[in-house]
Formats: sequence, structure tokens, C-alpha cells
Amino acid sequence: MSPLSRHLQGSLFDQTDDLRLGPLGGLRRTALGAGAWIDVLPGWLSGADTLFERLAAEVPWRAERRKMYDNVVAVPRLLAFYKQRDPLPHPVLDEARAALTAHYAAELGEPFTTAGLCFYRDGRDSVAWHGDRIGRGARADTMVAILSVGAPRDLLLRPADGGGGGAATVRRPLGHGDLIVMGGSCQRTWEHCVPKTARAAGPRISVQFRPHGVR
Ligand SMILES: O=C(O)CCC(=O)C(=O)O
Repeated sequence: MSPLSRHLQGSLFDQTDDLRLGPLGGLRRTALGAGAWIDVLPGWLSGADTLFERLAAEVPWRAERRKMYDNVVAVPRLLAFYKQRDPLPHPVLDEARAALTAHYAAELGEPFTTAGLCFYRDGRDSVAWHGDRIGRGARADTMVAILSVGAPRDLLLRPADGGGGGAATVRRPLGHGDLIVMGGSCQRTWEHCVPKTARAAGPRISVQFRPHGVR
């Protein structure tokens, strides 16, 4: 048994074994301002323990390093990326991507294609303020849909211009099986992050679906 599986033993989040996506009709939209919005659906995926364990154990997680001033530091989370047409690591992710593509077809006008996966091992792992602006997200409206499994963590959003317009930081707790979709101008006009937490946070995996050319 891996150290990770051991960690999970006795701390399973979800009481049902039946891995199932609910209908997307329950998504609730919040306009953030400047053409940005978020749609949220708590508990979209039930039975998500199975998915968490499979992803944690089988995804080829990569530890990355990046330059920071004069130093090279470890990126504080593990990563994996599935390009368009790469087989996804669990069939329920194919189902999730297809359901999102169908639901947003009229508004998005193109399918969700890629899947980025991030593994936050504990509360010390995090991602800093950013917008997904590598590629078309820098210039055009788009969507990024995030399925969160494992320990709850907060996703924070704030206006990219520092909030001169009076908009405050928005805090969205993301729990086991929850879905959040950032849309409209969100990647250009807002930033998001998952801050470190001093709370004893267990491991969390975030699965981000994006259209081709958005990163
Ligand atoms: O952990 C999350 O859900 C957010 C991930 C994210 O913003 C990113 O990888 O660009």
C-alpha cells in the first residue's frame, strides 16, 4: 500500500461507492463583473473516493521547478497534463468532459479538450494568483471547468486590476466532487489562486478541463 493510500485509509470522504455525475442543470451562476462569471455545482460527482484514489495512485505526477529571482524552487503541487486525444486516466473524466461540452455548447462554441491535473498533497501545497492566459485566454472569452476531489480547499478570485472598481475578493470553498466553471472574461479580467492553509488539510486533486489553445 502506498503512503498515500495509507493516508486515505479511514479518512474517506464519500460514503457511496457509486461513481456518478449528476445533472448540470443545478449549476448556479454568479456574475463577478467586467464580463467574468463563475458557475458552481457542489457535489456534481458522487462516489468520488474511487476517482481520487485511482488518480492519486496511477497518474504519472510530475514535480516541477521554476526560477524565482536568483533561485530555482519547487512548484508546490504535483502536475499532469492530458492533451487533446490523450487517453484520460479514468473513464468518468471522459464522461465529465463530454457532459460539460454538451452543456456549454451554445455558449462556448467549441468542446473542452485538454485536462490539467494538480495534486495538492497537503495544506502547504498551493497555486499563486494567476489567470489562465497562456494562449487564447489572454485575448478572448473562454471557460475553464474544474472538478475538485479530495480534501476541501478554497479557490479565491480577485479582479486582475487590483479591484479599483470596488469588487472584493471572492472565496469559493471547493469540496469533494464539486464543480466550478470560470467563464466569460474571467481569465483576463480576474485572477484566481488556491492559497496555502495552516488548517490540517488532506490531499486534494483538481481536474481542469479547457478548450484547445487555452492554458
Ligand atoms: O486547484 C485548482 O482548482 C486551481 C488550479 C489552477 O488554477 C491552475 O492550475 O491553473
